[in-house]
Amino acid sequence: MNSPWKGKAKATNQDYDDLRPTITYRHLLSNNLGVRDPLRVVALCDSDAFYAACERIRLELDPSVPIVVQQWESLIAVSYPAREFGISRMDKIKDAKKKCPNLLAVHVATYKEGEKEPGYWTDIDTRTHKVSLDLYRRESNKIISMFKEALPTGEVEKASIDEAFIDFTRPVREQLLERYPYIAQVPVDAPNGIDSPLPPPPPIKWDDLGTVILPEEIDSAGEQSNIEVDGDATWHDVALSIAAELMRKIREDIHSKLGYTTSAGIARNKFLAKLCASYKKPNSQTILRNRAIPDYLHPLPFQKIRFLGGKLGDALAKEYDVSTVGDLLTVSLDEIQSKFGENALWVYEFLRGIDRTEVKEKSALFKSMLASKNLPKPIIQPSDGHQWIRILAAELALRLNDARVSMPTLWPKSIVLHARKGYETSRSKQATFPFVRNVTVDVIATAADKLWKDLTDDAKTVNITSVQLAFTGLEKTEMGQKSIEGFFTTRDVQQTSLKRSREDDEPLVSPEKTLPTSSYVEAVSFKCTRCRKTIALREDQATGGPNEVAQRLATLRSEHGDFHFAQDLAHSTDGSVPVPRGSSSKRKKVESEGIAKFFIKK
Ligand code: TTP
Ligand code: CA
Ligand code: CA
Repeated sequence: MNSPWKGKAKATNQDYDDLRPTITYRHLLSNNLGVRDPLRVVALCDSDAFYAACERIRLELDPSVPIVVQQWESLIAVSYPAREFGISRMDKIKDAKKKCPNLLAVHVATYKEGEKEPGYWTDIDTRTHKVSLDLYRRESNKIISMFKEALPTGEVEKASIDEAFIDFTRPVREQLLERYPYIAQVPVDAPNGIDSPLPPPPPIKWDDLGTVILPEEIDSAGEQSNIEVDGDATWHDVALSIAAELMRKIREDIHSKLGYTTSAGIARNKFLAKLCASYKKPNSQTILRNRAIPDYLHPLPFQKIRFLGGKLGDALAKEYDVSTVGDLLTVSLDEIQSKFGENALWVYEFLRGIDRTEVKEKSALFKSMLASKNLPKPIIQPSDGHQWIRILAAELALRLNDARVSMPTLWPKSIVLHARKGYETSRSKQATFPFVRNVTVDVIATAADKLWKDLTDDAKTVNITSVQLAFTGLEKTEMGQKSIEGFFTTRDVQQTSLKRSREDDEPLVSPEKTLPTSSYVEAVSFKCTRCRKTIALREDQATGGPNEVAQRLATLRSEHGDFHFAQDLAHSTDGSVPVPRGSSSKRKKVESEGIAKFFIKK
């Protein structure tokens, strides 16, 4: 085998022996090799100057406008045109304006008392307003949806507000089999049957696919070397090039439909994809071929790698008195594990470009939703809490309603109010969240005001320095899909209330068909999860066409829900629940031996 790292430090030679694995028909035709798939391809796609781009698009400005986003006095996003003036996130807004007099500085949207929606106000003040990231969250979701739509068989994992990992392994495999049908079947004369290696791969045209990172010796040979690179290509390179083609297309679509430019890294795993995504920015993509991995990793200062920064990086640097990835390759696995604990295996592997973590969509369902504000000026009069409660309620209302667009039955079990008094630990009160059709700011604020009253306990003065309002126990409600959907969305009643839920293990009943008796009986009553009663239409209401009956049932459901809501408001349903003294400041210090403590979290 022609080793591209021949002549480099000996210790590295065998470390990379998985870079050119023999790929057999079995590998190609197996669909579930997971992270061990030798044809695995992963990408990380990150939006360029994301918040700045969101604001530019909202304002319908030309992409060449130098724009920054500020939060109070700090810059949190700097567009690429603004970067050309030497402006960075570190700058103070004043200095940025000195560098570029035409700079457009947009303050991030804020919630303000009395306003249902966040907005761009002229009187922004941290003492009265609260930052809203809702625009960015929504735009982010649009981008993620485009990835998912474009790649129904790919896995998409949102990694932060402006980036996602995409597992291209399946979509690429589909393309491989379609484009090269001659590898889709084991040839009859294959010496080892399904375990025979695939024939040599076709030539690859890397043009227009992005920046291809090359091994040093080829890179230094200059442009013409591309031919040589292709001559040495593997099926994994073919896989990378197909992923790059798909990625480029999706990035173009995101740009033309939504206006965002993005930068992507494409490699054999998450760690490497993330690492090379920022190789060239903005609006570009970078492909890291397996054979280029050693040369790419060796000179990197390991403390620049996300997981190896911070205290762990410091400890490694100190322990071995070195700074680059290449320097650390002489440290054996035993050695690294004896000093840093068993878990240090991942450090050993990362240094060698190995990362076995899966790309996995995290559940879109977060169990809780929290809005919080650190108060620049403490609340002294209990009555002054109301304005903050309304602001936090507005944020929760918007976020819950946003989430319910895709999950109409999403419902919080409880609402919790935390308040921190001076340097004391925070106190909290919680209550069952009322069951009501429209979650408005008023509904939330009314429930939260009650909690506030309990929390402040009729004190004359308080000294509250931070407030948090949260929904907890968020779940897709399970009171029978059809009933709940009928309750929440009267418009869709025809379909939802007559359909059997999929969990029922029975065929779906479409509204056009005559309903069998059992379904019909179901469709004239529902069981309330609050009071456990079966609520049924009167006999005279239960006659007529199925659609009419469904409409009446939906009305009954919403009336019943409103009844509970009214009851909840009338009776104080709260129970005071001590909150685990959670916040990190009070967490007990865990003593651990030496530098092994850095792995406790991992
Ligand atoms: P980044 O992806 O780190 O940066 P960016 O998108 O602004 O620029 P780049 O083109 O270099 O990727 O962060 C995404 C968004 O997260 C950013 O637009 C604003 C926000 N953010 C903060 O609010 N505070 C921070 O300290 C950082 C790093 C980001
Ligand atoms: Ca970004
Ligand atoms: Ca990012």
